[in-house]
Amino acid sequence: MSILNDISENLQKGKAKVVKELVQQAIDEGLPVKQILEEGLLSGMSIIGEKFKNNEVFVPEVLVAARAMNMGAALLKPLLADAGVAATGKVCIGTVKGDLHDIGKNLVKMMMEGKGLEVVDLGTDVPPEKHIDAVKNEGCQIICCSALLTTTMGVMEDVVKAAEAAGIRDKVKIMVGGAPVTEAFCKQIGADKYTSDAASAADAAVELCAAS
Ligand code: B1M
Repeated sequence: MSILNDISENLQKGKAKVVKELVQQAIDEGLPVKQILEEGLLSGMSIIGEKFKNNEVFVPEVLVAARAMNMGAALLKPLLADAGVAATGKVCIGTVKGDLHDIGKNLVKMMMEGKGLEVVDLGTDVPPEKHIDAVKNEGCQIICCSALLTTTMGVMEDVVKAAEAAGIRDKVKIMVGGAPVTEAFCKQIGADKYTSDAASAADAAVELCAAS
């Protein structure tokens, strides 16, 4: 569909204003929100990702594309939330300490809110203690950690250890995800749940909250 291609192409060029307008147009035309997200925004971001990997584009281009992605995604957020119901649980989410990537984390947050969960967004570069505080002070039932770097994914194990040290490990579930994270890694560090994408993360969080 050409409007989705237009979103993808303009996102790759970093044209945030145009992306925002096109996303609004796609919404007004009644295209499913999930399709706009996956075939427009995510498709463009994944092409930029490949080009970045192959040194065809560099950090500045990626940054403006990420900004365009976030501006388009912000329009979809209330629509995903509208599809949800009253809060079915409370979670905190953050990109781990040392890691500034937040596009995937924001998507997971968006999907979770769309499922009716209350999400405390701790941002990026989040030290383990901040997650522990969110559980203790805000009653979060799940700690959600995102990491995009092989050099930062190890911080997830620190989060598990911090929960044990704080005596709250049996009261909270720990979910992990992000491009370098795997099911095996999740088991190895003693976390509770790994999912490969934002939508599955939201489904899993709803289940875990319901069971807690
Ligand atoms: Co960075 N970067 N980056 N980067 N960047 C990657 C990750 C990289 C793979 C690129 C590459 O070299 N091929 C590479 C990591 C290599 C590695 O560790 N093996 C890399 C690097 C090296 C770096 C720097 C070190 C570069 C440098 O400075 N030399 C630097 C690190 C800065 C830091 O964090 N301290 C850096 C910086 C940046 C930018 C700032 C320029 C920018 C981030 C902008 C931002 O986030 N606001 C950026 C970007 C955009 C990328 C790529 C191109 C795209 C990442 C992305 O947003 N993908 C990426 C290359 C690539 O992926 N091909 C790359 C889209 C996003 C939707 O996917 O976050 O994986 P993702 O989320 C997915 C799933 O993983 C899942 O759901 C989402 C989809 O449904 N998911 C979860 C995510 N979190 C989850 C949590 C869950 C469950 C599922 O449960 C809790």
